[in-house]
Amino acid sequence: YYDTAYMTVGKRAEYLVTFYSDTNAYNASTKLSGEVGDRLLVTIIATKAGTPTIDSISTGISTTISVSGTSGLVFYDSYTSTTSTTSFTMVNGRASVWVSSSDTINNGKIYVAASEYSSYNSPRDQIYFTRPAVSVDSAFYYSRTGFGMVDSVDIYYAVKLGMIPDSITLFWPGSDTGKRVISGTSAEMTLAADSSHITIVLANPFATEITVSTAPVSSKQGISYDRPNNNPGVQETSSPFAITDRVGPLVMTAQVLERIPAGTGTDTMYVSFSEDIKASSLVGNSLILIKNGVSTTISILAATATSTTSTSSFKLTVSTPTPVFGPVAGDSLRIEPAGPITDALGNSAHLLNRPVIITVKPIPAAINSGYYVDNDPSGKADGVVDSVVIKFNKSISIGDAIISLDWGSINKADSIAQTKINYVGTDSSLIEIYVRGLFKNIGADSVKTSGDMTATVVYKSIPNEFVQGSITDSAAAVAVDSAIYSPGKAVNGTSVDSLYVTFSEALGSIGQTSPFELLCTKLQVNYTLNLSNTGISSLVKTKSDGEKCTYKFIVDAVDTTTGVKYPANGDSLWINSTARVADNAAGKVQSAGNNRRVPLHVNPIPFDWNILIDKNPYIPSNDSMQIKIVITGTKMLEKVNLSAWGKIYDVLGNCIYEWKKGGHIFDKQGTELDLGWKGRNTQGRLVGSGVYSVDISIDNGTNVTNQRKRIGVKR
Ligand SMILES: [Ca+2]
Ligand SMILES: [Ca+2]
Ligand SMILES: [Ca+2]
Repeated sequence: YYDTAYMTVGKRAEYLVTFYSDTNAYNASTKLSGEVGDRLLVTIIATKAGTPTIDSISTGISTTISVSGTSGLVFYDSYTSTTSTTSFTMVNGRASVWVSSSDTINNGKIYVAASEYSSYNSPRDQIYFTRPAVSVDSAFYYSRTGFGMVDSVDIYYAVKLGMIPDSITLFWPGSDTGKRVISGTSAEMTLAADSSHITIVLANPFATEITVSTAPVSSKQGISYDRPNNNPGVQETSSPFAITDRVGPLVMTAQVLERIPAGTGTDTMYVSFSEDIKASSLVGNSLILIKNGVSTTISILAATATSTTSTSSFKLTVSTPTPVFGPVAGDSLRIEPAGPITDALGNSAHLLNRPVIITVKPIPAAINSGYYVDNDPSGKADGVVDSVVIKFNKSISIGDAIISLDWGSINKADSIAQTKINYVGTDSSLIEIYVRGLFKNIGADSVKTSGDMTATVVYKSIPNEFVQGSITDSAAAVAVDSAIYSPGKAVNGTSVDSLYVTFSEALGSIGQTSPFELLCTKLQVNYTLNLSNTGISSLVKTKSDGEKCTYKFIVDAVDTTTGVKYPANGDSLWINSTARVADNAAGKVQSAGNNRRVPLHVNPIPFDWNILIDKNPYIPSNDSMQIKIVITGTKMLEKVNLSAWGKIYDVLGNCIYEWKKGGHIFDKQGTELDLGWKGRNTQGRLVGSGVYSVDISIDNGTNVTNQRKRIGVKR
């Protein structure tokens, strides 16, 4: 038996070996790795060596090889070739294949084949294409000016960039607002020399005075778009990243609370910022006051947020060591950049943070004092209050002020019309209000001269606040009624007359014994009464009616030099303006000559009277029978206006004689009136003997009294 062996003589026994970077010695664990779009070199050699290396190349081999691979892999015959291919030419035992992919490849394989050669390690795997990791470490928004205008961004990358991004999209202040797209080819974007830091300076900055993001905390306000190797055939990768606010705060508004009077100590300011700031950072030398172009750092003594939900608005207590340094309207305020103020992230204000102009937060003008007067334009004091005068602690605008007066619970004058209000002179802090007829429940002619009022003022320019002040009584008392009474049936001249005067309010003092003037209507002359009890402690208050008070005065004498014997009904009475009659509430003296006049009621003077008959029975002669009316029982006789009349009747009741009404007036000096009778009837004939009755009537002006006497006639 022979064994038979065959050797085929044909194709040369070379292998095709695929090398990655392991070209000196094939190493199966060697990977071929690159970024998407990269072209990676694969070297194919022909060799006979059992353990092939690149040095064992069979240089005599020239043939065509085909190359294929995992889906997504493409092959080029040069690094710069623009068209891919699967057919490569091996020259002198060697071929170069450039492998690339437009997408990620994980453990891809390459197949190499030629018709007459077997492939030593085909397919070869471990081909990887990955996208580049665009990893932003941190990024910051800045305002390069003091206007709070985001105009630049610094972006720091975790790994060096192979090249500048294709574009970067920015949002501010929200996560989808204020979009800016900056191309990598734009001059706005600069890659730092260390290749890990990009600076963007926006040609079109974001809006001014926006120093804080409105985006949710986890928002990514930047997106880096990167295309590996700038390969147009490769999809861009978008890598969102967060951008931190590095924009310091700005003062947005500043108000100083009006202070009256201005001075040293502290001022109150209301200041708002462009964003929440660290509340604790306000106290100290934190703000700069600019006055007439001169900057002064001012000291904040205390700060209180004016909202419970933010820390962007504060009420500040500002030290004002001298008035010169105090904040006033028209000054400006900005943040002291070297001071303690920071935003919530700790950013200080820009060195040149722009100032705002300080305005004044006005306070309502307070009522310093006020009073009301009874003083008509003509100088008449009629007991009806005419005007209220109010002094404020500063100027007011009448058009801005809504004034209401309260003169007791139901006596109100609400929202007094501007037409009723005037400035007093040129002082716009002093006003006069014409109030006559304005009070509800007080008539336009109602006498009222006492009781404090309360004034309430609301300023249209300062809503929700009001001031109040007391309006005091500066209206003197006036007389509102008067009556005089005689003393009754006194004897021996010990009784006196009483004068009752009702005033609009209680009196405090009287400076004279003749506190009243009276007008005698009949004679049209003025007269006075001397009173004996004008000392206020000796005055008896006989009646009170609300604020009105009635006092009893004792009349010593009537000033008869004027021709007036005694007051009469219909005379009028008023306060003597020189008698220093003062009210009790305010001590206000009635000094107006033309003060309220009131009627004087003269009450009838009681008296007794008798008829005295002489020569009774009467024997007719040349002498008359005396029929005398005799007044007794009053000191005031001479002051009584009496008239008498009467009739004589016979026993049958026939009137035989008459003294007519109006013809028999008492002589005021006397106490008697003799009517006289000569025993003749009305026809002048002597009457016959007999008994007759005499009927006499006396009228004292108020009432009539009668008396009757019997007389006899003897012929
Ligand atoms: Ca900020
Ligand atoms: Ca008046
Ligand atoms: Ca008064």
